[in-house]
Amino acid sequence: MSASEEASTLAKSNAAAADYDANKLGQLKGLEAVRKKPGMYIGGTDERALHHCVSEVLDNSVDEHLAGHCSKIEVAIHVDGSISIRDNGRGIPVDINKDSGLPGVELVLTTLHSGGKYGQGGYKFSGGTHGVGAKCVNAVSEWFEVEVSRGGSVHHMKFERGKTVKKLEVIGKAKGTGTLITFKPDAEIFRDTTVFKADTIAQRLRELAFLNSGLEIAFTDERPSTPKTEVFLYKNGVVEFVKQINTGKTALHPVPVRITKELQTTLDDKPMEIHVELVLQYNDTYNDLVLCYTNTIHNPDGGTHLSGFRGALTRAINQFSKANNLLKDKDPQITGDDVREGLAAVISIKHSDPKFESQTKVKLLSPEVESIVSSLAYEGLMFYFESNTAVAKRIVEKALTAARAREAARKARETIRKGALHGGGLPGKLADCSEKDPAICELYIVEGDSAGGSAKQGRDRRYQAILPLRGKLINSEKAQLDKVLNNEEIRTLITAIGTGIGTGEDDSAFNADKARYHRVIIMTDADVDGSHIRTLLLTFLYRQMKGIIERGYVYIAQPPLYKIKRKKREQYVDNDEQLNRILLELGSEEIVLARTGDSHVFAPAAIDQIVEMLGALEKLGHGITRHGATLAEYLDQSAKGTHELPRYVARIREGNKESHQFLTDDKARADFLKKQGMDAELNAAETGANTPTAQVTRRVTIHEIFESTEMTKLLKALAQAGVDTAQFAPTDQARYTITENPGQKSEAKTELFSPLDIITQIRANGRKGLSIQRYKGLGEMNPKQLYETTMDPDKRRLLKVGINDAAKADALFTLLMGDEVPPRRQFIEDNALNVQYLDV
Ligand code: 0RA
Repeated sequence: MSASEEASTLAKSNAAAADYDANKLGQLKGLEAVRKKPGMYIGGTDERALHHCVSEVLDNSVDEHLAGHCSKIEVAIHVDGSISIRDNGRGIPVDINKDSGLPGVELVLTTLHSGGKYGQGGYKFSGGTHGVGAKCVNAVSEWFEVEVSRGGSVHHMKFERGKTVKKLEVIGKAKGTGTLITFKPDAEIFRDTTVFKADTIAQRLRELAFLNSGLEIAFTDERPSTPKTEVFLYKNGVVEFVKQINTGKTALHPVPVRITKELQTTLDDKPMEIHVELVLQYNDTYNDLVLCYTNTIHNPDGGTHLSGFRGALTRAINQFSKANNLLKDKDPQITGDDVREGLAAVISIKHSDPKFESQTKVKLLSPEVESIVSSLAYEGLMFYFESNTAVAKRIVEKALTAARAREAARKARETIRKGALHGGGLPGKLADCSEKDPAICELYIVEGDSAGGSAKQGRDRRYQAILPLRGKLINSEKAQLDKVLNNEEIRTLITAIGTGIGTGEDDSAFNADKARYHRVIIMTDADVDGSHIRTLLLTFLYRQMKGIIERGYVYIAQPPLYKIKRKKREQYVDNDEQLNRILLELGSEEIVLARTGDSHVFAPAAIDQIVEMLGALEKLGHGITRHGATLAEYLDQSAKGTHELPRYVARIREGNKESHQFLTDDKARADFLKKQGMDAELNAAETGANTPTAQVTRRVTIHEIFESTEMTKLLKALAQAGVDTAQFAPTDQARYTITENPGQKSEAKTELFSPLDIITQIRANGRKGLSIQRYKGLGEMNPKQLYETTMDPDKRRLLKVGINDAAKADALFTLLMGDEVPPRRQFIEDNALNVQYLDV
């Protein structure tokens, strides 16, 4: 049971005791509890918890799908950092609940113990978080809006930090049914970050689409200047999932094996329903990936479904090879490890009452599942092998090769270990450090001998060791282990790190406790070759020394991207964002910013503040410009005094002509729609789907401007700082002046006609007399520079390499290492510097 479930069960029984009377004070206190102890309800306040919020809301929509009421989900990240989840399910009930006097939707979203009628929604299978999820998200959101289409009307209400600020209200007519939830995570709660990662979300959405065949999930990230939409829809769900895992690899059999069963039983007199779907396909690599899910929740630590399957696979392959005389006398025994080489599989079970080891559901415990999956898998596999003997023989042959290679690798490992024990052990290329305590020691793996030489000279030799790697590393996905281990660079690396590799009981097997350094830092050039070498290294570490990645011992060094020079001053710059900041800083040094009207001169601190706020406005403005309006035009719609900005923009397209109209609020939106004779539901997403017929020449779409709240705050702050926010469109008369080099011979005055010109002018000023050099290789720096920029613990920025999802890492490594060259090249070029893909 998860923490949130426990809380909800507890809350439910308390509620029963209190005669089920939901008093409002109690409700508020309920959501206060979530804000006070976010760890208990949403699993923390870090980036993971932030994304968990999206899953919580999403799970409700998926439950609607599992119950047969929802075919489409749309997710969008907006420019202001808020996110929406829309589904075409039944819609959250809006009728008044008798006990509390509240509409169902308000009850569902504000009271922790709203069980009873609305708690489970009558779902047979559920992620298990149902009934608690959305209200917790509400509690930790700066604002949270819900729009329910149900019974012919669109209903709307709004909350702030869990408190109702706009009561339920009908805002228009609805065609179908559905729920739209939009929320902005509260920075008071999520102190690390409130920025959603598109990759993380897209990954989960793709996974959900695979696990729910036929469910269409669309995802749009509106933050980039050209927004990206992806649609996930898989008719053959899990089968396509397995095929995707094998993309870029060569399959041993073209069609994945699929085994399914749905059964109803009783356990301890309780009726219970269990569905099993198992899909597998062998490929020609030497690694395996088996993903397990219960009610669409990933169980990274497996559990009874996994162990049932594993046992069955080993038994079936051994049984088939014995029955067909495929084993020779000198062949080693085929083990579980051997039959898994090259295996890609997904086990998805649906269970009406699953039991997990912990609150995080990483491992399934339900004991009845093991024998159900085991006998189902064994029978299914035997049937498949007998009807596809050619494929079965290939699989047995592969397992046998694995068994033989396992023997060879054990011997090779043993030699490496002996080599390390005798004859001094450490490789000649390694410049080791003098300290011996692994906790303070660092190993720099450096691309190329020349950068290696600089690193050796520049390092702090007490605790920094240097290992230069020459040329390309052997690709450890494409070669079998015994070959990898005979590679010179790899042996050097293994000996230097000291942990050993691979699995096994013997002394040479991997043991993270033996790591000689608790920081293994990969330092490569910031170019395509460098990123290739980095990936090869990570592939090897991921495959053979996973434990040091799991312990957080592996890092990536980040050499600077730019060197900028102005007069005699030189500076290294890490990334584009920093460069932009520096341009603004330099550009606002020694300038005088004045208002023309009253000759007010802004203090330097005020200039900094103004520049920052204008920068934020510019960034949020991307969303507006996409809808055909300019930022200035939009800002000029702000209400006097409150600075409130329009919440919607209507785009009207008639033939080739395009115009737009801002709509202040829900009322303005409803009025506008009435005038157009349209349904309130006919908004951007839906008109996109129902492409108008040829004779319709007029097209109206309405877009919500979620960033309006954030922009209003900025306008208020700007006004307070003394900027005239009444007009952003350029005026005839100059309103500000910027004087550069005041009082000097080179004094220059520029007139500005809009507040937005202030930041443009300062940025241009920052570029003056500045040389910006894009920095290419490590070799371009001398030892001192290399140490100062990239190795000095006080100044360097290391990226820690982590693995939070085997599928993601595996897919990436396959993409990079697989047979298909074109996607790999493209990927490396796209991501030459974007190592975040590695979940770094
Ligand atoms: C409670 C009861 C019913 C549906 C839902 C909740 C529901 C919640 C969410 C959250 C996001 N999308 C959702 N869709 C539905 C059942 C309603 C009925 O019986 O008609």
